[in-house]
Amino acid sequence: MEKIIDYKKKKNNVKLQFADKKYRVEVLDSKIIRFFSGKKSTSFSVTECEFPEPCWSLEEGSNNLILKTDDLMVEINDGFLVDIFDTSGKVICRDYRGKRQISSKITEETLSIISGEGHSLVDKSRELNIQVCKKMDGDECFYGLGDKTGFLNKRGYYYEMWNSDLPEPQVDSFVSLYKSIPFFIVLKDDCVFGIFFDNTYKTCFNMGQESDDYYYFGADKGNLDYYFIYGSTMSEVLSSYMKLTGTVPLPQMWTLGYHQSRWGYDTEEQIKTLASRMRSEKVPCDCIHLDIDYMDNYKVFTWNKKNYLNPKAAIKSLSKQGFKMITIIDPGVKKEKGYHIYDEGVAEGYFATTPKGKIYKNKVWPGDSVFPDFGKEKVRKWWANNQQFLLDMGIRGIWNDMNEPASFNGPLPDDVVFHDEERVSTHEKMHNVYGHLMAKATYEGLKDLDKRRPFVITRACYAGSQKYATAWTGDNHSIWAHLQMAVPQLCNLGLSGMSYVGTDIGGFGSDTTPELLLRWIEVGCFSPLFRNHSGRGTREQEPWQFGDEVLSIYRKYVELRYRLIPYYYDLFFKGEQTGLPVMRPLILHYQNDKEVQNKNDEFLVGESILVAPVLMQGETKKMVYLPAGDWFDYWTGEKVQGGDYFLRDAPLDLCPIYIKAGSIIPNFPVQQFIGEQNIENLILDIYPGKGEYHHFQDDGETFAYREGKYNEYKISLDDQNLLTVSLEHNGYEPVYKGFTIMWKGKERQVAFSGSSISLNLEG
Ligand code: MIG
Repeated sequence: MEKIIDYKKKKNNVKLQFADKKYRVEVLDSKIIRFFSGKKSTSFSVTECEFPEPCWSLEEGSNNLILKTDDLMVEINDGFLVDIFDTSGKVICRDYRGKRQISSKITEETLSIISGEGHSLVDKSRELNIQVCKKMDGDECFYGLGDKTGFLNKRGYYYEMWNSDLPEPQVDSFVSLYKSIPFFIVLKDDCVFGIFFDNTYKTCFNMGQESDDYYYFGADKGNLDYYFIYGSTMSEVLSSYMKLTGTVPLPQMWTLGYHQSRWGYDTEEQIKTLASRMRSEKVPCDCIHLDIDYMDNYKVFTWNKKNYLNPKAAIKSLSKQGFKMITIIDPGVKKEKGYHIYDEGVAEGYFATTPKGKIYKNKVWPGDSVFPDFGKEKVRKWWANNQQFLLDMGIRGIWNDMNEPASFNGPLPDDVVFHDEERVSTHEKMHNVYGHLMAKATYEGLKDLDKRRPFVITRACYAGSQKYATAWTGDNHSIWAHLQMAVPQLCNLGLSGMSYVGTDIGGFGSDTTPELLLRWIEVGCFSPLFRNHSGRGTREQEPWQFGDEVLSIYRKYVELRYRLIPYYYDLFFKGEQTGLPVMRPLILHYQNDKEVQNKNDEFLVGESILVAPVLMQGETKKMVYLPAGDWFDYWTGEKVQGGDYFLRDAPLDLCPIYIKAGSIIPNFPVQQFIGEQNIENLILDIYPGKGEYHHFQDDGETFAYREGKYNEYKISLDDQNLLTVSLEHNGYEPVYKGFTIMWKGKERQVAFSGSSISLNLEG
């Protein structure tokens, strides 16, 4: 085992010299320690964060080094084996000492067949060049890891990070999907911590699939570079990860409304018909998406003049009806002389090349296509500025698809030349950050050109993409298994920093059914990104496609979402500070309740709303579990005691919803689109118990809130039913004129003079 030969303590790190390797242990703060070995490089995720200089010490043990912070003790041993304890000496996380228990060797031939199928590409039966093995005690639950398929708890499974667009319906055995977020949270009986392995190459995460004795993560290339993040709660661990990689910026309020999309709205007429139908059927809607067919021959930053006589005028008239339009933009640029984007890119050297320096081409929607080298700042700027074309048309957001990057003519070879800023790099290194950098270019461009808070949707992500974009989970299918998967998948994305996420409601591939669509809207109306989208050629699934009964149930849930808009907006407002997601697994707030470690069919929105949806065809009863405490049935107002399971009637039109005692939930009246009404009165839906809530109000569009141009209302309820509302921060006009108080099924109106009011709700 390699011995520590020498070490040097610096300001915030210790450099260790082993026989033939150097390591560095860096103290970011008392609970975040970074373990590093490799070449100097800049992170794509950990960018703007700053920590005050930490307080720590280093001493020599009998045969190791002992690093101490105010919260942790880290023993660094020979072989760079590290053991982490809290200050009382309790073990938190130890490196595994034994050898990996590799069960059987795979032959080269078998491996190439498996790889050819596009799934597991890494030979699990050998050691990785960079491999960190942690001892497993048996009480671990693993959460996070991005958008992986399967259930909430990743214990017992193996995953890889390699952004992949795989056409078959995604099932539990998939090791990778569109996003690579190499961060996971380990919850044990007596502690919780997170590990962020900041390596953009293909990385592996074996969460106890190989053995019950250890879990490991690693890669063959790149650096050993991981952050150990300790916290007293899961929320604290997640907040620290978000401090490292950045929180989700507050979105424009309208983006939280309903989005209608389909790959197949081909013409201006179709869009107009869709829009007026949304209004005439009175299904609230803020946004319509334009898929690839709005372009001229799938050429990015062009418009199809044949199907759109006057797109600008059409978009303008739609915007008068309250609709915002989003266009898709793929990274692949059509290889066609005379097409300005292609010509400019060629002239400036903006496209990825082969190792020999020829522009690399593959096939995507436009046919032969080339790929912008988004790692270069110049390329990002160029791309960003091209968006002016779409902004001039009146577009309000950009949807980035195919940015894994996906390609039709086999995957891009590992050695395709991309850049990491000015450094020459490879596809192998840049693959997992390709979508991340495209989203960054898109975000920064919109921020610059439009000035409002950019609305970007991306399919591919890396750790930190939450700073630039919201994401959807790609091509799911209209199958019940994918509705079931939506809950843990979105929850784990939230635990991986991607809070603003959603699935294609109703399912993208395959044909939906009326029942599936309804059960999906009952879940989807709670997901942060709220979009119904479907694939070309599948059964149409707009709200009215299945008759009046389905339509009216569908509408009921879209309306529910519109009532809850201020609650969602507040969650985003707070999330920008705390890093906590909007949609949360129960375990995030009840980490000591073993019953929710594996709760895959319920979730929380913030802390107050618990959703227990029906996820099975034909079922009309739901077995609900509520964590200890008092809850209220949202539909009946009945008080229910938590801490156990019970059966709730859940006919097709009913999604069981529970509100935590002491909750204060702001509501808006139902609007057909956000901003339709000028809201002078905030509705406060109040549930008995002790509680406090902070509500935010601003212009809903610009960055002015960052300069203090917002209002913050503190609303509290004590156990004597005394409600107090006070304006804690007044940076925005107008202030609400009053509040509509909903309490135990009754409504009352109170005026607000702008400072503070108190009233007894039972009086
Ligand atoms: O090869 O643009 O995930 O949402 O409708 C398919 C067409 C390309 C995949 C996206 C989907 C989108 C579709 N796209």
